Amino acid sequence: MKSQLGREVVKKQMPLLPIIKVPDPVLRQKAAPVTEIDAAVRQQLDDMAETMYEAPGIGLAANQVNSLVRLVVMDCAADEEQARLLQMVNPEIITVSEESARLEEGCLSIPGFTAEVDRPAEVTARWLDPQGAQQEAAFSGLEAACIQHEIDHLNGVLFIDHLSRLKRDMIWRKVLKEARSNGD
Ligand code: GNR
Ligand code: NI
Repeated sequence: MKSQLGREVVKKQMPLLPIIKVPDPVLRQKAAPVTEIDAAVRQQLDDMAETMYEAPGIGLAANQVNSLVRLVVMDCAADEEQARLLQMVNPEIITVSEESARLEEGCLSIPGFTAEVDRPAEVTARWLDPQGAQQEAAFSGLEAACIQHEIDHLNGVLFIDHLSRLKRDMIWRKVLKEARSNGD
């Protein structure tokens, strides 16, 4: 869109679905497997993708939008030209590498905090796509960290749980302090 002055105008949209933040207990609950991939599930995956892109984030799990079903969306592409949206139903990690990698992680549900997290460097995952077809793929680099981070969410686990107790407590204290001052 161009403004009357000829400048590009980027319409700032609100995320479609509200993103749940810590310390909301839904982030600590385990999401249930999807038993039937119907139109409502496909709509939720599309709404989650839109919410993720608008946030912006590289992944989003259903718990983060207050829904306890095993749905994940992710797109770790560096720019729009390479966009690769994955919409996953019941994703599972099937193999992990012995080698681990340390990457800086953040979470849309813990805004304002990042930390380096050690995880297996490469994983293979299996899931159902929106049409119900089984998919399997290997992930490395940021994608490997992201899919592990998202499946953790479905199990009620947050990236801070992978840190030393000292670091986790430090972040948690600040998170609770901010939540209190925001009146929630
Ligand atoms: O946007 C996100 N960035 C990110 C960076 C490194 C590892 C994982 C992530 S996922 C995160 C979005 C989010 O909170 N997903 O649950
Ligand atoms: Ni997250």
